[in-house]
Amino acid sequence: AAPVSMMAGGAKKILVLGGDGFCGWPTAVHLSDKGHAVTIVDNLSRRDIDTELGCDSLTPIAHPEVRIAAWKELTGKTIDFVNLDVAKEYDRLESLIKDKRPDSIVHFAEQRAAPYSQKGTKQKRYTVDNNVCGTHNLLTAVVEADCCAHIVHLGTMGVYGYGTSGGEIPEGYIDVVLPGGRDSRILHPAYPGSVYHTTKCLDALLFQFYAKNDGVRVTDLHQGIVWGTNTDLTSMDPRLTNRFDYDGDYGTVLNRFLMQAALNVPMTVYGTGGQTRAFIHISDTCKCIEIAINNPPAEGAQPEIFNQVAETRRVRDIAELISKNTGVEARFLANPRQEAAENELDVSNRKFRALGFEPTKLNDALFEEVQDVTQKYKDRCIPTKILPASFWNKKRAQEVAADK
Ligand code: NAD
Ligand code: USQ
Repeated sequence: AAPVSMMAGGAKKILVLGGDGFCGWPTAVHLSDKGHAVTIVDNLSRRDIDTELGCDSLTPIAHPEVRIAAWKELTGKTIDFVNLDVAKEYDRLESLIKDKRPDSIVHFAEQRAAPYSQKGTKQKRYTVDNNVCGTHNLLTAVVEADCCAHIVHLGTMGVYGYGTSGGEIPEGYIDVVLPGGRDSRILHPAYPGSVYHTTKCLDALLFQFYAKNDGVRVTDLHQGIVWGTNTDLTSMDPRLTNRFDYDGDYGTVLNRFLMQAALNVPMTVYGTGGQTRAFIHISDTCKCIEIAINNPPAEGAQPEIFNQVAETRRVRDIAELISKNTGVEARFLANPRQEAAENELDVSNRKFRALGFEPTKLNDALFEEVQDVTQKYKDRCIPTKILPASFWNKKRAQEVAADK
């Protein structure tokens, strides 16, 4: 049965799990701005991990209650907030879904840093427990609540293994001939490069099973590395400011390089910098999620999979581009990660483009937005947190130690 929404004019009831995070907060305000009734569900674990790591968002971020009060004051629109652990508080999650009967549930609520997931046994186990249990709890709660909500999950390009097939990476599935000669359409082989990325591959199997067995409608967005800080909406008021991670565990490559350039310290290129990765700007993340919400798969269909990327770039080319603009040099460090030193990456994003997505490419104007933010808050940077602090295995740790 199609979901029954009590709201007028195409507006939907939407839960945003992980709506206090880097991608979740701008998406929550974007969806609220479009007239949807948004409820953020978050256990604030990301803020706790800041405390554990002795680090903080470079930008000062207001508490969820302050953020949503400011949003109400500025726009008249209401966002609800529920502090709930999706992985540990199953009964509360099921009750919330029964109570709210959402049309869509956007699922960001996972531990998302690959380096943090490789830091030690505590972090490895936490990442698996949190991510896999959280996703499974959500699926079973949707079924138990008879709710028909469309789940939009944030997955990762890293499930594919960054160009190991040698050709263009399709959107989720490949057509194969099985032994015996039967044609089949199967999930692209999983080839994760960290404990974190492995949890996203496990999520994909859970989605496949619950779609087949219970008719749960799922869209899995295989997203590239997100860069940028604020969107037009989170720039409206300092209380709406988005988080900005720069440390060796949570900071992602492009944002880290822009921040390092603003601080006039050498950019930390790992290995040869020959790693090619997919990128997307934070404003495009919000737009793609809106498109996904508006285009749910049919009940009983395989999970819909989109590659949520704007373009691919090589790490050393990004460093060179930023160096040209700022004069800051790249420093090539021994790679703390177990990954291919050089790879090609060609990714299809045709499905999103067919639905009207016009990707924002890396450009100077957007670089300036990040550099303005990093200049403004550079005194909040803890310089000892910039270098990598997690290693994929003992060999990598020794190589990095020898390189110092
Ligand atoms: P983030 O860490 O900033 O946000 C995640 C949020 O989820 C946090 O606010 C955290 O407190 C919350 N959370 C985690 N576990 C929870 C639980 N058990 N219950 C309730 N809340 C919980 O991460 P992000 O950068 O916003 O990423 C969001 C999602 O997008 C992740 O699933 C990530 O894998 C995916 N993604 C991110 C990027 C990126 O570059 N940031 C790229 C591709 C995919
Ligand atoms: N890198 C450097 N120098 C740095 C930081 C990173 O050279 O200072 C390199 C890494 O070795 C890696 C690449 O840059 O080859 C990307 O690293 P990253 O930390 O920017 O991104 P990653 O670990 O892949 O993870 C991020 C998000 C994750 C998301 C993923 C999308 O944290 O949640 O799933 O991007 S993707 O990479 O497309 O799989």
